[in-house]
Amino acid sequence: MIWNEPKECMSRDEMHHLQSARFKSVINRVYHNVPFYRKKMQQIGIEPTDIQTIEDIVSLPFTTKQDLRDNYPFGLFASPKSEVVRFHASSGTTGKPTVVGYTRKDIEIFSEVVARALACAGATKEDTVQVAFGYGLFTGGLGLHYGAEKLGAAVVPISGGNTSKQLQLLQDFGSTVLASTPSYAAHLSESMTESGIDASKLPLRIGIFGAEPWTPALRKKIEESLEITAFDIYGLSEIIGPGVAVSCKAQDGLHIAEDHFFPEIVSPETLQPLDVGKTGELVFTTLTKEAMPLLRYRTRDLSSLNDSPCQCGRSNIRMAKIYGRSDDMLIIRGVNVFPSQVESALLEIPEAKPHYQLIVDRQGTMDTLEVQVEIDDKCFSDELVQLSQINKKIKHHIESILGISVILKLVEHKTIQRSEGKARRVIDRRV
Ligand code: DLL
Repeated sequence: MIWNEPKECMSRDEMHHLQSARFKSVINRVYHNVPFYRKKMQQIGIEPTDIQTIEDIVSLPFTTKQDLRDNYPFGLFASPKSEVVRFHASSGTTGKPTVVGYTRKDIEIFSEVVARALACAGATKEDTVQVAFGYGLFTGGLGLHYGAEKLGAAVVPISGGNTSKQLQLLQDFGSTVLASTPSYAAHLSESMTESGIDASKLPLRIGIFGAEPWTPALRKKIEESLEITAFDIYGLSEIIGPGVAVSCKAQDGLHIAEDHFFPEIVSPETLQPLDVGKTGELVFTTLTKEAMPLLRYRTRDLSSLNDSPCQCGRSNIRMAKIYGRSDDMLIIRGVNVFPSQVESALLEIPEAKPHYQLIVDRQGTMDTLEVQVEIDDKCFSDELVQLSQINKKIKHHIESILGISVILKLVEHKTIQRSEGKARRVIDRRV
């Protein structure tokens, strides 16, 4: 089902007109209400009347996470406090969190785009959605919650963690949709097997997973073990939260809710816009946000855009699945390595489980990459010779994909800490 056909299937021309009109109004809003943006525009000699169409976006400055930190907590707000009805914040590993605010209309749009995403995954008002994203300052839990309610589905607001309760409610309430991070879904499926629950007996049919990078190989693993179809939901708190984009049945990219969030791809080095199809850094401009509109926000996520027609019938532009963030990229002995490359290599080996961690270290002047991966317990009870053969096989496969040598450590079941939210895949001891 297409939740909002007029907005998800409009012609490229109509979309262009809508985006241009909304863009002009957001420019007016930030110019008059946010001193930070007014100053930036004045510095480069641009007045709101200079902006005519969405193409004029290229003359505007970028916004970064640092700008949000510098204006902590409410400096970028374009609405008076009395209009703000909710805050969220990103945890961030260092320093102050980044704070975002929503007016009532912003919350409506947030719910609308998540309802679209759930419908795109095939959910309807008949479904029961178990929301296993964390509730709180993180946008995942409440974002999916409001979107599922808007769809008319029944929500199980269990939040992340509490795995045995998750399994109990999956069975007792008969949840048909699971929303969580992909790493937590992998953990749930493993716990299900351990508890002797037969996935094929559960009514669960759809997974809506996101908030962290995950490969098509992991999708396949989760789909097989939980006997569901899994969809990729993308978003970031600065722009709204989950629902910025979602994959469809064609599984060939994620449709962006581009009537609300205008995407660009720029070169991370030169910041020059790149053509459709080219890979670079994803940049978003909010077109309808009231409380905290952002112009050209640099996500650090790497992707590309595709405006060709999609077999699902939606005409909204698609972004390629995120395989990493520019700041996730490890440079090891001069070679660029993305954790997702290791994940896809690992999951091609049947003995490897989707639980792994990368440990980067430095010995003298030499960078080292240790890959720890869990394998089937029964492999440990087998002959040592066999264990070393598995080790060799995985090591060789990863090395041939990454182009550097790695230290491979096979570890026993449950050695690697399970995550309830975003998994920590990399420990970098060099910094
Ligand atoms: O992770 C919002 C969200 C919640 C998205 C639930 C999807 C589901 P933040 O905590 O601000 O917001 O983190 C945003 O997470 O810039 C990406 O690097 C990463 N990310 C989010 N979704 C995906 C995805 C939420 N589907 C950051 N694939 C983003 C890969 C993702 N990375």
